[in-house]
Amino acid sequence: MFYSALAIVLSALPLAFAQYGNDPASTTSSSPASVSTTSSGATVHVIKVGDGALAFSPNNITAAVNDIVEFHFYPAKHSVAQSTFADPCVPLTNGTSFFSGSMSTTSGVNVNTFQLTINNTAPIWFYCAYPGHCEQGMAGVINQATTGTKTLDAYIAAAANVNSTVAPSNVQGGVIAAALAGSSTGTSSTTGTSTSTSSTSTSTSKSAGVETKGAIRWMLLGFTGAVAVGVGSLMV
Ligand SMILES: *[C@@H]1O[C@H](CO)[C@@H](O)[C@H](O)[C@H]1NC(C)=O
Ligand SMILES: *[C@@H]1O[C@H](CO)[C@@H](O)[C@H](O)[C@H]1NC(C)=O
Ligand SMILES: *[C@@H]1O[C@H](CO)[C@@H](O)[C@H](O)[C@H]1NC(C)=O
Ligand SMILES: *[C@@H]1O[C@H](CO)[C@@H](O)[C@H](O)[C@H]1NC(C)=O
Ligand SMILES: [Cu+2]
Repeated sequence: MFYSALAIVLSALPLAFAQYGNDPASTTSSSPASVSTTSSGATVHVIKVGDGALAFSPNNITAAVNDIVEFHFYPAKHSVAQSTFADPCVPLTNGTSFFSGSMSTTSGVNVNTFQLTINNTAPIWFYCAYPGHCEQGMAGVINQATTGTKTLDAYIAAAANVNSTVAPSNVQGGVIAAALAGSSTGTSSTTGTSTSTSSTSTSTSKSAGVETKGAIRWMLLGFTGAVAVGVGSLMV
């Protein structure tokens, strides 16, 4: 009796460690949730760009002032540029509009993201400036008005009638950096402008830290598992 109770306790140990490993309070979790928080307390909204479809996912979000909207790029080439509602697929030209530049990703998710800080809650319309993508519905909105006719559906319908998507000339308005939220693995490179040569990012990413912690957790898990099995086999 005593030994079987001990065996149950020992075999439950790896489970306890597994639960510890999934600590929901961890800010470096790579959960699929689209919202997380940085160490400085800013809310980060992740928008996936071209993950298996010519679309932003999600393409319609609500963000507060000082929140960060972080675009994660998938193969092959995409970008994010700001437009007005009235002129889909054409850059907003008042000098402050943002553009990530063309992001080339060979596989997985690009190591670089485009981080945008929200300064006010006016609607922000954006699209992919890669030729043909905006016309096919690759567009989105931050803080769409809850009333009126300026909806994402209306923007996408109008975009289908645009003859050619226009890319801004300058990369500006955001920060190109390793992900603050979620994991960035995969081999990729970034081109700042359409004509520049590509370069692989050398920045040390937070996701590298996530991976290291993950490896340590799995080592702990494997170790306690081995101890449980070892003691278990001694008792048999
Ligand atoms: C440019 O347009 C954006 C979006 O409409 C607006 O938030 C921003 O204040 C404008 N900037 C200037 C300098 O007018
Ligand atoms: C987008 O978000 C707005 C505001 O939350 C909402 O009213 C609207 O139904 C959403 N969906 C679309 C497709 O516009
Ligand atoms: C697109 O091209 C057609 C045919 O040349 C033209 O009639 C239409 O005005 C153009 N649309 C835009 C938004 O420029
Ligand atoms: C917020 O302001 C900063 C600094 O002027 C600017 O770089 C950024 O593009 C602005 N954010 C948006 C969404 O326009
Ligand atoms: Cu695209």
